[in-house]
Amino acid sequence: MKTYKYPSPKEWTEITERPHLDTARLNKTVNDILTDIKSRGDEAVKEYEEKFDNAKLQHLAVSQEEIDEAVRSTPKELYDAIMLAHGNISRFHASQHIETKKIDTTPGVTCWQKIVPIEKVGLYVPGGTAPLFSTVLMLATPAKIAGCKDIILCSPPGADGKINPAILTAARIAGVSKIYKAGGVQAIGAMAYGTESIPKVYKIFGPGNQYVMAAKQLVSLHDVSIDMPAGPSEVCVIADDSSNAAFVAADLLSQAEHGIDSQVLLITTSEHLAKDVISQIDIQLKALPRHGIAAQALGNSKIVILKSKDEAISLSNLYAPEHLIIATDDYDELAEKVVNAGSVFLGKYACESAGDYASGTNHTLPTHGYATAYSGVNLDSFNRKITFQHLTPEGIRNIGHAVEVMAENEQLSAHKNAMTLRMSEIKH
Ligand code: HSO
Ligand code: ZN
Repeated sequence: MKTYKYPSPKEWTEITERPHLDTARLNKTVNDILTDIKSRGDEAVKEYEEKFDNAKLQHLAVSQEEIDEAVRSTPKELYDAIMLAHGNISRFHASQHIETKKIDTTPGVTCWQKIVPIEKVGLYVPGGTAPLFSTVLMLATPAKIAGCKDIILCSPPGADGKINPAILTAARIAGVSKIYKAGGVQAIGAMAYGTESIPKVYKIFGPGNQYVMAAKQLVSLHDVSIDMPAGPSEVCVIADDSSNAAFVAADLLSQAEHGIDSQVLLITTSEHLAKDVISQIDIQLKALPRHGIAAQALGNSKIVILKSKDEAISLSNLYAPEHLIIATDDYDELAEKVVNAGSVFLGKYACESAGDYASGTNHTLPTHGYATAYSGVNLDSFNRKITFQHLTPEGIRNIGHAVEVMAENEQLSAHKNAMTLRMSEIKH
């Protein structure tokens, strides 16, 4: 891990830089697959499944029997854990429901919002070495609570033609309507355009590798909405002498084991703590089955020693981390000053793993500095707010003239006329 002690302003920029994501390089390959899915539908999806996942598929849709079987094969301990997590995720996302109200902006002019769920949503859940079934809960639970009618899920099958049983079990528990065996670019294309078996959706959610990311970005140009742009996962930990070095090391490692491109940043006011964390990492890293991946991610990660907590928060706000852990005793005071972060974990017991799985918050969060402008997935991500308005003659009297004047000054006479006609009607 590269250590910066009292970095210069130039180094602050270097610390907060992310690896450059060159999706343009992939766009040609990705675009070719998307075009093929658009024109040949299921047949093309099956061909790419054979090519990329070594799966020979008769049907793309997962049958109810396959899901029943997956649920039966899930060990009770895991089933209970998924149920516990689902309960907390449900409670937290249900609490995000807001009541909208009708208001008179001026007498006779009533405006209101109606919250309407997106009817058809598509969830993408990657397979691979570590199939993240927790992501199923994070996406399907709020979709169901929001009231989305069709919640479909695509995930790549293994060479045996089956989707990981924990993914199917989590999907059943969270209320997914239909599951399809499709991964990568072909899954994104299928949900964006629709095929014979896989219905077109209005919004696609979920993480993926750089091909999936590029595909989501491309389909979002014309065909479908997406949750957010995404890059490699990140954690920033702020720690001081009051922090537990073993806990901090474990948190940094849990981020590092996600992938070789994971971003890990430790900001501290204590050199002593930094040293302890480094030795704890050495000890803990050896015992990890994914130590090769974690070690590579740590190779690109940084420890920054600063003079004050205020500086620590400023650097964190500039970095805008996906996850921010404030592992100091005075977390309350520091939390007040956070303005850019995806999800914040306060105190020594709030590890990122708690939020990754079971505390109730969502783990689909903005990376790559997008936390400056995006929220993580939440109940609102599955809703739209449609505005309504109603005007009475009194309302016309109150805003009519202003509308006429503004329309005239924008030189839009038809606009003005639409109001003028009504103004003269109410005079009679
Ligand atoms: N930390 C990941 C989510 C995750 N971790 C899933 C474990 N499973 C991105 O927030
Ligand atoms: Zn994680």
